[in-house]
Amino acid sequence: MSPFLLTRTLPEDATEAALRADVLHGLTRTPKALPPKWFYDARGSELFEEITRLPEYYPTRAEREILLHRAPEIAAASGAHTLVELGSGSSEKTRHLLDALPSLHSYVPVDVSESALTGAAKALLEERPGLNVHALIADFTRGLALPGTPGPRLVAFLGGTIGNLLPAERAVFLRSVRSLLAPGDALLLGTDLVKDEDVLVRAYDDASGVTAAFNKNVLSVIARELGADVDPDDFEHVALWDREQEWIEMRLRARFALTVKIPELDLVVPFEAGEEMCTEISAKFRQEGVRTELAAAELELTHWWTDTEGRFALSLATA
Ligand code: AVJ
Repeated sequence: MSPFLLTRTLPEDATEAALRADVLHGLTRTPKALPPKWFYDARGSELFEEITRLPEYYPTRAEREILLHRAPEIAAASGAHTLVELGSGSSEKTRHLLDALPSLHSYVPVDVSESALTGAAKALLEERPGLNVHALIADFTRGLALPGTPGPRLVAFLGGTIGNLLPAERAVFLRSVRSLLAPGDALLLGTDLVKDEDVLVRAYDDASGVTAAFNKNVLSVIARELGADVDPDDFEHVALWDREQEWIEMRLRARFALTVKIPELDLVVPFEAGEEMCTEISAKFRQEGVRTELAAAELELTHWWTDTEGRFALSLATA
């Protein structure tokens, strides 16, 4: 048996169709909005990598610190023989976890990007030649079927990406994760935490403008993929803290009145001067909120680890 398997559950053209549907829906509603998943073409993924190295963007470093220090505890508490990673990307931060799980049988990275999956698997197999890597090209927000690798399973959803979902979407997502777990399996969830407003806003509006470029990149994606005649520089990057919802909201603000034409969608979209379009929410959490959301999905919070500065948390929950 080959130690590397790649399964596609996402049709080749699904991404294109989903982008068209999201743009059609998002640009014809009021207020306008685009889902954050369209940031991540090759350029957007590069910009995100750059964000993770910015002095202002602390979540990646804080989560890495927790993984580095707590990997043995996480490994012992889960006793995992299969590690499933949702939105695995380059699998870089999972390395610590994999290192702490010497008896791991299988690693199941799940991502929409085939190139990220094959690249990460190749690097990993060089380090862990015995490990079975079963990569899944899938959209984990749409329900998943996992390969029949041996349990217990640990399903990891890191980076704080759950914060990009609205509360109702998080409830659906956590229920679908719960449905993947058998007794004894666990979920490892990364969440960014509520903190000082200035620290939060700076993390999403850095001095060197990398996050601004990342935000505007969604317009380049639409221009290239759908032939939209839009100039990203006609929009301004906005990051604000919503203290009621406790989330950061990223928006693109039209610098002046303008029109975006998307002939492929038969769409002409007017923007008023100063009109703002939401491109991402990034929710920040408190322990009680995480516990409650997990419990609503029939998941029990059993461990809560933060970095020394208390900026970010990893939760372990069992079915
Ligand atoms: C990768 C989704 C966790 O919400 O902090 C970084 C994406 N957006 N800067 C986040 C992001 C703006 C990031 N996640």
